[in-house]
Amino acid sequence: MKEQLEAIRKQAFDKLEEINDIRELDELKVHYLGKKGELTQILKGMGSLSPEERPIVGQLANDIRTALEERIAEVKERLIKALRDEKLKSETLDVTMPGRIRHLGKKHPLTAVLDEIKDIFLGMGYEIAEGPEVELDYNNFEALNIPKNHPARDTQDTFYISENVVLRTHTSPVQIRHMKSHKPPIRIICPGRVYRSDAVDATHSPVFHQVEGLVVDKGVTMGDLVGTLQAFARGIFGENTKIRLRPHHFPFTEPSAEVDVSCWGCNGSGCRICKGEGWVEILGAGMVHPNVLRECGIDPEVYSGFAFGMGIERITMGKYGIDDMRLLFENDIRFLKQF
Ligand code: 2NM
Repeated sequence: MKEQLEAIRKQAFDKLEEINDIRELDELKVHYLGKKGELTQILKGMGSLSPEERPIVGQLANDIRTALEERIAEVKERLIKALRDEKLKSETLDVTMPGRIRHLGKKHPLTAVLDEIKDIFLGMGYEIAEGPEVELDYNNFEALNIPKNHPARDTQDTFYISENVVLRTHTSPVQIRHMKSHKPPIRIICPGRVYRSDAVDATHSPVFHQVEGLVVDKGVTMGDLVGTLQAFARGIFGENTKIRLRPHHFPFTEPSAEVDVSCWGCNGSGCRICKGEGWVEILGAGMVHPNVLRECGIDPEVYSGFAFGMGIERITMGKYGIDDMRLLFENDIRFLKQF
């Protein structure tokens, strides 16, 4: 048995010197020292030895075990160090290498213009009000003094969800909701997405964005409306911008007007942007119709108000000289990068 043990010792130590990977080392450890390992098997067979031999062989077996364990640990450390050196060598950093260019995102032009509009009105003390895009026919039309047979209700323009539910065609229903739930003084703007059943082309989209404004208080006049819109136009298009009002008709305002601004491209002398007119139409506006105030529980004998509405796509296209509305929805990075 002693010879057997010595043979195992020699074999194990010889093999150890040839090992150069940790998995092989683990296998070797199991092979000799594991539960069913060679050395362990021998120790288990010691019952057949005489009482005199047993401690001697036992001692030898234990010495071999300890020596083998120590040597395995040493080899393991050497292998780990070699592995680490290898890794460090292959992963050296070139600290002089130039960095990668990170491209920063930026605001979509529609968002930039919307933010500008919000800032101007927030600066004048307005609050922002929002509401649902799926609306009651009542809020979208009826309460706005748009009778059942008005052309604006035509199914050609309106997406009907059901007989009494529509995709809002403007953000005015937000203002109806606000007037019904708040007492004057009211000063709000209502930005949001609106829907009309239009075919897509360079100037139309079935989904677009609006900002509408509403002021209701005692003694609000057309003069307040003109002054507000003048200040707004200057804020958006520059200090020299003028506005003019042309009589118009909306069911929800009386009187009503379309509002032009002096052309920012030519300052009024005529150019491509204004098609030689010197003026560009950007807004609809008017004094809130007494029927609308009354429907919302506001006494038109005590209070008056003005309202206005604008399409954000059209203003954005004008401001940046964009000639096709589809560019604003396609999100082609080559287009968006330019703003
Ligand atoms: C426009 C033009 C004129 C408008 C009216 C109202 C309300 F709810 F107060 F009656 N909201 N928005 C209005 C008036 C909107 O958009 C071209």
